[in-house]
Amino acid sequence: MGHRVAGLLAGVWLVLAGSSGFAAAQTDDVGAPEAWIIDTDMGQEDWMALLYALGRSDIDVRAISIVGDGVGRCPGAETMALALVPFATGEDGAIPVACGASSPLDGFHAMPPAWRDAADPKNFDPLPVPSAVADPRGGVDLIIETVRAADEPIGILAIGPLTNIALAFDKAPDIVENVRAVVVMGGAVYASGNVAVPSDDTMPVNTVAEWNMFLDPVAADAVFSSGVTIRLVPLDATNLAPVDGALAGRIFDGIETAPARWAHSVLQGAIASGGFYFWDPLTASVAFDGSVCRFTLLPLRVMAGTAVSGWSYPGTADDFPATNWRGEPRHHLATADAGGLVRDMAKGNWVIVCIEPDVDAFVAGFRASLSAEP
Ligand SMILES: [Ca+2]
Repeated sequence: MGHRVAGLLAGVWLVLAGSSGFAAAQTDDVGAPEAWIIDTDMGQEDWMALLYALGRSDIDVRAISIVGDGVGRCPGAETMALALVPFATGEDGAIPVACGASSPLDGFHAMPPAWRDAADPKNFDPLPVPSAVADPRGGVDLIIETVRAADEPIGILAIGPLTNIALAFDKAPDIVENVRAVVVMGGAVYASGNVAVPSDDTMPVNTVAEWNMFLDPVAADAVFSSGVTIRLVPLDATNLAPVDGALAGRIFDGIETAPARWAHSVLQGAIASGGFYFWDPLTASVAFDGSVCRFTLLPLRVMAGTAVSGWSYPGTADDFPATNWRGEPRHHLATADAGGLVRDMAKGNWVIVCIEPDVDAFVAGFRASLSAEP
């Protein structure tokens, strides 16, 4: 067993040991709040995760970087994040917000435009208009400078495609050692992927990938290979937390704070349609409370191969820059397995994986955060 594996095992032990200390930290208010950056693609579940993080007095969100190649489009997503900060904290402009990348490092993968349109903040109960504006540094430099400014290693909660984080690590490799862990919502380990939509014949056949990984597999591969400690919350875990009436009721019933009422109203469409999960708030919960999950150490490699031809959502190919992140003509990706995770002892990277979350603990933590008055 190499040093790296031993170190990760020690990390797993610390995560588990730290879980019993978490309750004490909440009740006794011992120690400084934990510093985090949240990198998000600003879908509905991302908004929930932000409210969850911002509502916790033991979590210090230092920056919100937005990745614009997932659900949200940069301008609307920035405004939404800027509005959520005062809504949850009472302080307009308390946390810098900036969008970074709006296309993947390589390939032509994108979400169906209709899904992105449906997730536009204008379709939901509006929040008060913020006076703060986006940070002029942009999302990638915001990550780099926030990590460099942290006096102790800082965590990154990554709840969208990993494009911004890959770009930050590529531009400033020195920051990796000051990142405590990147906690990633993404991938499917034993579970099936969620990209294939049998009823939509414009979708590719890919049964192995989860959307965040599928949208930018090259970025995911780069972050997995960077040497940073990764804690992964894959579909195996999030499948246990569906956005349905029963679980939403357990989270929101009886809480009358403005964030709880707004969050519950935002989720009504998802509850009615089905097929949504608490992907991002569950990942936040796993990030902040080690007790929410039992972790497994696995050697994982992200499939990110190129192909002569490949899929892009019909009508979107012209939306991509002509060149990839290396300045080469943009490649097609091997769509059928792009973003899939392979367990590979030889070439995999050791990742701390949450397979089996404690949904009751997630519910309790989410409720506690939403119950706090801004
Ligand atoms: Ca997300």
